[in-house]
Amino acid sequence: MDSFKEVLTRLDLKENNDGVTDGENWFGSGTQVPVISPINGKEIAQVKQGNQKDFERIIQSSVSAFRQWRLVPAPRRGEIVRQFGHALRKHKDALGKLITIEMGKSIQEGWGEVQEMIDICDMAVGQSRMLYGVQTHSERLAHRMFEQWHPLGVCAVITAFNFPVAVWAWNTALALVCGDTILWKPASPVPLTAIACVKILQQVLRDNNTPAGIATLITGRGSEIGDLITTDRRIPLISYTGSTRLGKHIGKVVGERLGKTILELGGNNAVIVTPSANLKLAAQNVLFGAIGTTGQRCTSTRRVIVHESVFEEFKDILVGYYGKVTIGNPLDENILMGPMVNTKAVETMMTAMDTIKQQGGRFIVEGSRLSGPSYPGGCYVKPAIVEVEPDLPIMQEETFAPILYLIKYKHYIKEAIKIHNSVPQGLSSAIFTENLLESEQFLCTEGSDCGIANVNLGTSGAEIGLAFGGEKDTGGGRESGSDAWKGYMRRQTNTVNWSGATILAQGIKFD
Ligand code: UN1
Repeated sequence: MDSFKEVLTRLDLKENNDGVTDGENWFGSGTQVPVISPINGKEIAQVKQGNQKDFERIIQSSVSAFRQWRLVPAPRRGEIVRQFGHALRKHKDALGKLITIEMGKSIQEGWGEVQEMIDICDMAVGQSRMLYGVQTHSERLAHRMFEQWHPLGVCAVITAFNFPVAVWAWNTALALVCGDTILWKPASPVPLTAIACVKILQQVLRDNNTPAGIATLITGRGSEIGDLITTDRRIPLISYTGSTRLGKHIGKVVGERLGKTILELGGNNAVIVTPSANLKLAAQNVLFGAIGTTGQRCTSTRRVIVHESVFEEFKDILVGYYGKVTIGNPLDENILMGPMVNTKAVETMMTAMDTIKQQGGRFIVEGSRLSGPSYPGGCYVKPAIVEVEPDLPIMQEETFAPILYLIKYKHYIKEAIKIHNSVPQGLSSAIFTENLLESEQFLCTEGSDCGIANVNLGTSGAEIGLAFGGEKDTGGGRESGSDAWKGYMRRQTNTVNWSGATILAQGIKFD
C-alpha cells in the first residue's frame, strides 16, 4: 500500500498547497487549513484557501479566457478533452487512492470515480461533433428557420465531498466542448483531489496553447466563496451538488438575477421488492446501495419497501450479507466499507439513530460507532438496518449515513409505489420483480416519481450515458449524458429571409 505521501507526490501535491488558481498561477490569500484523512484522523497536507480578492482575480481570468475559447471550433475543444481523458487514465491509480485517502470511500469506488471521469470525457469528445440544433420549415415563403447553440460563458461548479471529482468532470467535460470556461469550488473536506485534477487538466490545456483561465479553482468556506459565486452576474450558470437546504438558497439567489442553475440535491431513494423478485439479487443490490460510499451517495438506497409475503426471507438474506461486510481501511482492497467523511458525519448518524428509536423504529442491525486500533480517527461506523412503519417522520429526511429502513407493504404494487413516492425527494428508485406488469407499473406515468427508475438493479451507480438528476426536492437539474449538454449553452432561434419582400408571420398585413 502506498503511503499518503507517495500518493501526494505522484500527483504533484506537497505538504503545503495553494488552493486557488486563475488557470496559470497558483496562490491563496485566505486561511491555511489542514486536510484530515478519515482513514486515521491524521493530517494529509495543508491548503491555503482563497478569499474575495482571489475570487476577483480568477473570475477576471475566466471571463477573458472565455472570449477566446468560445471561438475555438467545438471538435478541436473535444480533442483537448480527449487528451484530458487520456491523462486521467495515466493517473487513475493515484487519483483513486487520493479520493479514498481524502474522503474514505473504498478504493474500488475511488478508482470507479476516476473511471466515471474518463467515461464522461469519452462521451464529451463525441458530443463535440454533435452539438445539434433543429431546423424547421418556415410558414413564410423563402424563409429559413433553425436553432443554434452558442457557448454560455463562465460556468461555476460547486461540488460535494462524496464525489469529490466525478461531478466536476461531468460538468467540465461537457462545458469545455460547449465552449465555456469553468470555475470550480470543491467541497471543503476534499480540496486535494480537486487541486490534483485541475493540475492535470491545466497541463493538457498548456500543451495545446489555450488561453489561461479555462480551468480555474477556488477552495474556501462555502459561506464566503459560495456567496461570491452565486451573486456574480459574470457567471451565467451555477451547477450545484449538495443539500436541498443550500440548493434552495442558491436557486433563490441565482434566480433573483435570472441566472441559470443545475441543481443536484438530496435523494431519499427506495427499492421495491415484490413477491416475484429474485431475493438474493435484490439483497446484493440493496447492500451495495446502502453501504457503498458508507451510505454517503446522493443515490444511496435508504428505504426498501418489501411485500409482506417475502419480507422475512428478504430480511434474513440481507442481514446475512450485512454480517459479512468488511469495515476498515478503505485502501485495503478487501475492505467493502471505509469510514464516514468526518466525525461530524458520524454525529449526524448517531443523532438520527436516537430519533429513529424515539419515533418507534425497531433496529434489526444496530448501527454504532466503531473504535479500537483497527478503527482510528473516530469516523468508522457499523451500518444499521431498521424496521419501520411507512409513516416514520424521520424517513422524510435524507440522513447521509448507512441507515437502511425496511418497510412492509401488504397488497398491491400501487400501495408500494404510493409509499415510495411519499417523500419530498425524487432522485433514484428501483424495483426488483420478475413480473413484467409490475415493472411497467413502476415505470409508467403513475409509477416512480424519480429522475432515475431502474428494474432489477440498485439505485446507485448510474452510468454516464444518460441524464443524471432528479425531481421534487432533488432540484430538477440534469447532468452527464443524453442532452444535458444543452444546459451549458445558450439557444438561439434564427430566421433568414431570402425572399426580398417583407412577409409577416401569422398573416399580418402591414402596408
Ligand atoms: C452523487 O452521489 O452525488 O449514480 C453522484 C451514482 C454515481 C454518481 C453519484 N454515478 O451513484
